[in-house]
Amino acid sequence: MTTPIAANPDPKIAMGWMHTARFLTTAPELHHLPPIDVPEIAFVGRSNAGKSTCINTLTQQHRLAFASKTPGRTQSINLFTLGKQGITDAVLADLPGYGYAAVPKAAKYRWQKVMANYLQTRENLKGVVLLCDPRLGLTELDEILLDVIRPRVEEGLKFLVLLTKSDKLNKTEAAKVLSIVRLQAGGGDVKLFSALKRQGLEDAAQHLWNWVHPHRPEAGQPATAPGA
Ligand SMILES: Nc1nc2c(ncn2[C@@H]2O[C@H](COP(=O)(O)OP(=O)(O)O)[C@@H](O)[C@H]2O)c(=O)[nH]1
Ligand SMILES: [Mg+2]
Repeated sequence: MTTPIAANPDPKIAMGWMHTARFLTTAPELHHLPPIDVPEIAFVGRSNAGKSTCINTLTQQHRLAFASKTPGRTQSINLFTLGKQGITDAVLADLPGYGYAAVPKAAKYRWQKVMANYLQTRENLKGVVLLCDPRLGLTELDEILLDVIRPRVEEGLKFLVLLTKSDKLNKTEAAKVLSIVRLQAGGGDVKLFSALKRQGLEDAAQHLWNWVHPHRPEAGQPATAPGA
């Protein structure tokens, strides 16, 4: 129901596009972010959800986003450009993970504010990828984030939940968590993803490619399936 009609039937194109990712800049505060006029895709999620690993796997670059065994480390917004032949046509934003217990409360609130502010005001924000460890499901902080972006989703902001580390689930568990999170996400797209098994990799890449390169409909045809 919610899957857009594939604008690009060849996943190799989307994977090749993801592979063009290059570090652009790091912004410790929101006002350090440069204004950018191409679509931006933000990766958000709890600390340890598998965000850095997901970005590295999608871009096929092992150290692009810093994957750490120490959660709560990344405190800045990191931007990466995407685009073939050196022509940037999108930007990935790696946002700080949230919900790590050992982070002092004041710092936690500061970051929640920065993140909410980013999600509400970043003008070129085209889509949000929420990474979620399916063994935890969507937590309270994830739900707060969904509430923050809801008004923009209603205005066309794209939104995808990736249930990471899906290699840790058996088929029954995977089906169950998919249906629960789909309900919680209010009809948004939810997909399984495993960096380890490379499950859902091409699908996720293609999904993001389609956000930035929307299908040009034939005359009289809708651009996306109903409800997309
Ligand atoms: N089994 C498994 N472990 C993963 C996967 N992705 C990430 N991890 C592990 O989860 C932990 C947190 O990953 P990381 O990418 O640093 O999470 P982040 O804090 O959200 O950036 C690390 O120990 C990763 O090795 C996956 O697909 N499968
Ligand atoms: Mg990380």
